[in-house]
Amino acid sequence: MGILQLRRGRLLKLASVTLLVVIAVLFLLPSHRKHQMPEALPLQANVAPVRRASAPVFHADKLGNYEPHAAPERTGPGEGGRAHRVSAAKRNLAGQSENEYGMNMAVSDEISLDRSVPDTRDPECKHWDYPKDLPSASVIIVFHNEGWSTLMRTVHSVINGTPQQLLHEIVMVDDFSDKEDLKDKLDNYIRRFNGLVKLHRNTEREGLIRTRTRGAQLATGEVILFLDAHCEVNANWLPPLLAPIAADRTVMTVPIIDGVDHSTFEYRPVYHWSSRFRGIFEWGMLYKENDIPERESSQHKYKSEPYRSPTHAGGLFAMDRSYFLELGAYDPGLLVWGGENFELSFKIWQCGGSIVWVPCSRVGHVYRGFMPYSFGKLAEKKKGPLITINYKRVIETWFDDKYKEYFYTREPMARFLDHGDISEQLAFKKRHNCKSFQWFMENVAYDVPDKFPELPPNVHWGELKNVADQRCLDTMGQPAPTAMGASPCHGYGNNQLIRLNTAGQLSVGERCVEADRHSVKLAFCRLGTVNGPWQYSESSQTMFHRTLKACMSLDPGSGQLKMLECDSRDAYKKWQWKQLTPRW
Ligand code: UD2
Ligand code: MN
Repeated sequence: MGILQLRRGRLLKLASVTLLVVIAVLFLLPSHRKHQMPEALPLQANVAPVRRASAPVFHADKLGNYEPHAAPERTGPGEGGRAHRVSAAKRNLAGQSENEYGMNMAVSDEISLDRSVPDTRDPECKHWDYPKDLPSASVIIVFHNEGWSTLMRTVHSVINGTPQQLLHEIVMVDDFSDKEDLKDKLDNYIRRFNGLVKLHRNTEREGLIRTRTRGAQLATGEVILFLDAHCEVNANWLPPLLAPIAADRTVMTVPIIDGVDHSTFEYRPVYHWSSRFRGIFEWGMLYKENDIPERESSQHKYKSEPYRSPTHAGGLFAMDRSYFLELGAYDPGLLVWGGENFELSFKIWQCGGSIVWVPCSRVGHVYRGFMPYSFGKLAEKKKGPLITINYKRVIETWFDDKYKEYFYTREPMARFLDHGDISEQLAFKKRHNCKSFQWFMENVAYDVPDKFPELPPNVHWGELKNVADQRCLDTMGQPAPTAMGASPCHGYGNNQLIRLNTAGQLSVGERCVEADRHSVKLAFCRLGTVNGPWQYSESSQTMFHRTLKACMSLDPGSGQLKMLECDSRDAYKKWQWKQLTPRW
């Protein structure tokens, strides 16, 4: 329980997430043992010396030293992070902009670039004193065809919300955008910031991963801090991100991400301030969030202290710049979008660093309705799904053999993908004496198996074809929960890629196939188990459900799936497995 099924690049259903969060909050555990800051793992000999600054100090009775003065209340569209809607006359424009940007730019355009947002922090956060001599940060914003007002609101928000002495510069890196207003207009606009905002433009599309590395190379601040191009920072966001890095340069710090609604621009927390989540993953390498386990929460006296996390969502984080570069930045073989968050996280943890999430630092991010851009030429050169290729690169570099199998069980087609040459990555791992994935699972990501246990192998995978009707079991392209159907077999894609494991679980992607008397459904898998009720008989070609004591059948009349009495003479109750082969 208490897990958020956040799938990036998809519609973030904040309403249902909020419900899950409410459930999750019920499972929060109190913290007991005294421990000021999360302890960093021992450094590798080959990493430069630790920078030591005094630790943050909590004063219950006074405001923290970096707390901003209360600003006069602002009025206007979207102020206070409130939802805004355009007039009826602009509805068409609004719809068009949603299609073009994955967010309602017509709404955003009517909201001030300097608008205020509600303070979503735990009230405890107002009472921390941070070291006076914090390092200053280069904020790096990479962008490809982003909307003007959201991009510039990110810049304004950083400048308005950050003490001058801590903001070294803002480095904007344009990943080969072709929108007109991101050309001269942008060059001219940033002049008003008197050199504080720098702009670099890629001469071809590099994708966000390589563009971020470029940003880090161009930056000159001690700390680099990445933000997506559609963010708004919250009260006193930066000092809490810098303090752990000032104490130990091998720590990555991650702010808590609030949601900015893509159609109304309402700013609201994804989680209640009192809940604490951290980043994990399932075996298909989809990013997930889980409430922090007792083993971690018991390390902290204050619930507003940073806590350790196995990974992060990807977009928003801070690191010592030279440490990021010493780690080789991102693997340059990763393409465009996806998996880079895992690559960097595994590399940090396994090679002697650590990642903490910082509850007192919050940043709003617009989760788009859908991804509005294509991956361009970089994707055309590759055969097969690019994000899965990235995942394969990451697991082939950082997982031990045993764990690689879980990935291939969950993503069987990934075995056929060409993930390119990873000899550099493997050499880095060896040179830096990086620890095994087993070590990472036991010491850092120990809560992953509670939700996503080690996967038993598949007995069968591929398409499941009805013997009578020759159609295949299919999700019909609908997300769970939904009824499964049958449609002409096409031998590729995800909708007909079915897996049956040795423990009887039948699944499609990260979802499970379940049944009752009347229907066969695609459902959310029960967390923490890999068992299921299904049994396939080679001899009778039946899909038997142990609890219902019935067999999967295709109803010849309606074409729907039903659970009926088994009868191996009835071809509508018989199914054949066939492995899929790559079409790339
Ligand atoms: C999430 C992350 C994102 C990144 C991605 C996986 C958060 C809030 N967001 O997806 O930062 O880690 O997962 O890779 O954690 N961009 C380019 N070039 C491109 C494509 C995108 O510069 O070819 C820019 C884009 O304009 C934006 C940033 O990269 O500023 C992230 O892209 P996104 O917002 O589409 O990704 P998101 O939030 O869905
Ligand atoms: Mn984003």
